[in-house]
Amino acid sequence: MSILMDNQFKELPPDKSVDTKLFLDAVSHIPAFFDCLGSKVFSIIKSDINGNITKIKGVYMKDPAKYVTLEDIVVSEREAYPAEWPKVGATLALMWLKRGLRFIQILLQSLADGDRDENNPNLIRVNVTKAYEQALKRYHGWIVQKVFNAALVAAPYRSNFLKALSKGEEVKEEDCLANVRQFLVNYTSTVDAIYEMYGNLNAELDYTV
Ligand code: 03F
Repeated sequence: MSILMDNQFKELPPDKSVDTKLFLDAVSHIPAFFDCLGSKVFSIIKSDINGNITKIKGVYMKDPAKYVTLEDIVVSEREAYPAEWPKVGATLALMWLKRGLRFIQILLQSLADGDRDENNPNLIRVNVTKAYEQALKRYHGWIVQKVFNAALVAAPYRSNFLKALSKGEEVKEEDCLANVRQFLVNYTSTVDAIYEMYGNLNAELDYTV
């Protein structure tokens, strides 16, 4: 029916800890979505996201009982690699993964809110640019910003993007956007919780690539 409804994130507990296994299960569906976007430039993004998920999963699988929450992983790496941390291991992978997740969140929220370029109502460039400026741009030097510009030109039409979110079925725009809004509830609180955890642990870095 809908990719988003099939892969909803779970509601967080009151202490806002993020269960590692549930999180990995939920994000593992994101990379495949890039295959339906139709341009090679998305394979760079897909492999970056995939690589970060794989790194976090690799650490988790070493000791699932020890790494119940994402914070368990980050805190234990802080102890294990005091010199390199936080630029190390799953801590670094999650630092970047969360930025991509924030990008997706802002993009979907902007579509749900109806932000549109009145002159080009079937383009999503305003939405993509908003997400990029808020989530990623400050971490990118000019070469990677050029990759973004290439991705922006290759971005699908709004109607095709919404159709892809609906697994290629013709779904009424309003129904699709209702799914997006529903998806965003737990998704946004999960992404917020990870950002908060990085802030609290002083694990955030601001170098550019
Ligand atoms: C740093 C950096 N990663 C990497 O160098 C850059 C890769 C290319 C980034 C290009 C930017 C493109 C922006 C997106 C435009 C999309 C247009 C969308 C149209 C729909 C880090 O890499 C490594 O990750 C880390 O492991 C390593 O150790 O310093 C570290 C070392 O470097 C990034 O900047 C992360 C980029 C994440 C981009 C996410 C974009 C998501 C795009 C589309 C989403 C579509 C919505 C899908 C919804 C599906 C819901 C199920």
